[in-house]
Amino acid sequence: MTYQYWNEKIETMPRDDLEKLQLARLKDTVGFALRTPFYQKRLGEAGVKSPDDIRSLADLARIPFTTKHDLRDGFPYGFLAVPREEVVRLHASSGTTGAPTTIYFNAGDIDRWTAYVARCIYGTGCTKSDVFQNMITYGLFTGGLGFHAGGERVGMLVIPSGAGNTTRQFRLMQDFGTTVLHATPSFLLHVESRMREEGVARESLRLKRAFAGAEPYSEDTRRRIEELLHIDVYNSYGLSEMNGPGVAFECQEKKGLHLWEDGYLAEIIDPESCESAAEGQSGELVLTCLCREATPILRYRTRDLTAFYTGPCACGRTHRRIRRITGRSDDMLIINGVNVFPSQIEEVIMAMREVGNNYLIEIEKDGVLDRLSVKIEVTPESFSDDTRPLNALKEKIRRTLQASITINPRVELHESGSLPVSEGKAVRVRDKRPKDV
Ligand code: DLL
Repeated sequence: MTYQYWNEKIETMPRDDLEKLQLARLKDTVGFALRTPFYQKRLGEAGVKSPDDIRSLADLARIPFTTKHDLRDGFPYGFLAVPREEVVRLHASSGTTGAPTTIYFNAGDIDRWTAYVARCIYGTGCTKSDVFQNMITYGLFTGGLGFHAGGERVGMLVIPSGAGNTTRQFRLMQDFGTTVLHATPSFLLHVESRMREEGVARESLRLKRAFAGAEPYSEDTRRRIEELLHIDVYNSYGLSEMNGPGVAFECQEKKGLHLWEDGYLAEIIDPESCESAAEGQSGELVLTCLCREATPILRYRTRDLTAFYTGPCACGRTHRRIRRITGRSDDMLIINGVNVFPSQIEEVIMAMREVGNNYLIEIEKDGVLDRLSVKIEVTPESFSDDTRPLNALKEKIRRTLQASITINPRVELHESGSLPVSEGKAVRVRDKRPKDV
């Protein structure tokens, strides 16, 4: 196989040189971090008062972890390291409407992030002759604009179609001869089933490959999409706190995702003891962003579970590969690509006086997409045989929940005392989606 590199020198850099580069960039990042109220205090307590206190990569261990909780506490500007006037864009993580985790970018940050996404795209064999349909949400979510800019940087013709509306997606694919898609894996499966329903002939399309990420999926799901759509599917990993997409991506070998270690310093830890996991062992990924000035984030606990591959990759890239993400070490749910914490749902429903004491969140597959149902007990006073007020209440809960979590749940109201009560810890979430990772 012939491989194409976006930046061959960096992508195939000997490990020693790569580590020197990482150390220099870590020191720069610590310098920026020391300008933020949050890290001034946090690093100060750990005895890191200047970038020169970091003498080797081993000194990383002196830096305390940063959590999503810290980011929320620092909202809105506790993590800002540059003057506000220098900031040109912000993105916010989905699943955090109440107290968002917001990431700010200066022009250089956007430029560097774009280059990482371009590196991912180019490494799968894309060129200027490709037509790229970006079927993912634009807006505060990083997937839309991140891939949009990366695609343009590669020189592809980018169609900013956004997610949803499959009929229009098919029209665009046919009218402009789309060759590359980007979507969540569940949306790709949905596209395939709608194609069959609408009688869109595969031969009328010029599709070659797709990038699929933003939510976990199994090797079997990848194979299914590849076989059904006759395309090559590449796994794409990233998170808002580390810019968004472009953190780790599969090369044409498709044996793990190269994590771009010149931009992101990666560790894998045991989520309980927080000790570093043994080589090749599974654990929680911890990332330090080495390529952003406006919002430096050090040793961020991603909560994503994975392991490093040991040994080199046939493609010649020296950046380590992580395995497909197998789960999370917290309770965050990913529903059709949108991050939702059960606590967000609880906050909304428990604020309503008509709501009783018990509720249950259920997620199941409806065809290829995920469906969220929230079953809620109402107080005896609010329960009646007259369905009108109950329907109005149901609609009010549905609308308020949708405004908070951005996805449209199915709401069921139940009489007080009718939902199951567990004897031990309350079981509030039943995830009935098949676990095939
Ligand atoms: O999902 C960024 C992204 C956009 C990645 C487009 C890939 C493609 P967040 O909304 O902050 O950012 O969600 C990040 O999604 O911590 C993982 O739990 C999960 N996730 C992202 N990519 C994958 C993947 C974007 N390939 C959270 N496999 C992360 C499994 C993934 N989980």
